[in-house]
Amino acid sequence: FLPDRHDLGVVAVGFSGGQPKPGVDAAPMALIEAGLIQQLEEDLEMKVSYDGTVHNYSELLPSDDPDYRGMKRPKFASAVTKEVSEQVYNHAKSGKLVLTLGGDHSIAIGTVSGTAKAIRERLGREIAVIWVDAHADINTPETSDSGNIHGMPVAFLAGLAKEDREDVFGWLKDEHRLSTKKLVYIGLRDIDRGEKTILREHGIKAFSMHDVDRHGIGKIMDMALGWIGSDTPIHLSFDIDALDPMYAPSTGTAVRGGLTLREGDFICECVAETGSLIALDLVEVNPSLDEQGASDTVRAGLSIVRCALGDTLL
Ligand code: B3U
Ligand code: MN
Ligand code: MN
Repeated sequence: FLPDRHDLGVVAVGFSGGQPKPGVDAAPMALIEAGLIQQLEEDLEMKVSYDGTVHNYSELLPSDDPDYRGMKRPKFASAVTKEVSEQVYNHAKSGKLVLTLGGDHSIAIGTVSGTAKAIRERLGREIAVIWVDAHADINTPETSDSGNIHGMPVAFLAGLAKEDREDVFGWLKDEHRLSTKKLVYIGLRDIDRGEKTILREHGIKAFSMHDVDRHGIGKIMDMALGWIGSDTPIHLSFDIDALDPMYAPSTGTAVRGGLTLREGDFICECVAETGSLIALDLVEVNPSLDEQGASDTVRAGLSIVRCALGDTLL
């Protein structure tokens, strides 16, 4: 019932409006120019459906976009993620595994809502999400200090943040949403006070870098996948800043003390082994930051994608 991993839909989202630093919109092209699509077709023998466009959604740019509930550029982020949701939904509904290249992590409001709806309709199942990140991205507009929407996607997806205004994420309905019980974090190390309260109050499963240090990544993956349960469709949302800046320096909010490249790849390999992956996001690669490290960061991103899509060492 799960997608044939050889049938892949790719969505390239050149969106940076969920945070203040330009350049993260250039990541899809950098990844593609580094050979991503070609490697998937040739080395992994995938059939790739890609429209050949890095979308910038400029046609959706509102004429004015004032702060609302403290959120910065809320109407543009809402319009873009609504469109991304439909793009991802269309691939997932037709039984494809979906790879989305960001863009900042606000785009996951689109990707996860798209797969959640498609898998509900196609399989009558709820998806699980593995969110690999230095950050929890679970601020509500009210708990956020920054107002940056890339720090809020999980709150909107899980229904912890709600809004009636259609042009400010009011388009998100129950069919798009994710249960807090089906969410697992790995790699956390920079969580706001309000986010800690939310994680605790909702009993959300979270493996911080402390837990990775204590148990080792092998045990962490056993526990994470055990929590989700076998035969559950998995959406993996991978923020490159989960990796230590030693391996992925070119990202908007680098935090030291992160995952090694092998730990990141291992997470992806374990998810691939389940055979239950339905979608992968790779976000927050920003080639214009730490330009010396940009090629390393892009290569780390390529490696993450290949491992999640089933590349093996032997
Ligand atoms: N929690 C902070 C910082 C942050 C979240 N995501 C990233 N940075 N990349 C916030 O702005 O909500
Ligand atoms: Mn993130
Ligand atoms: Mn992050």
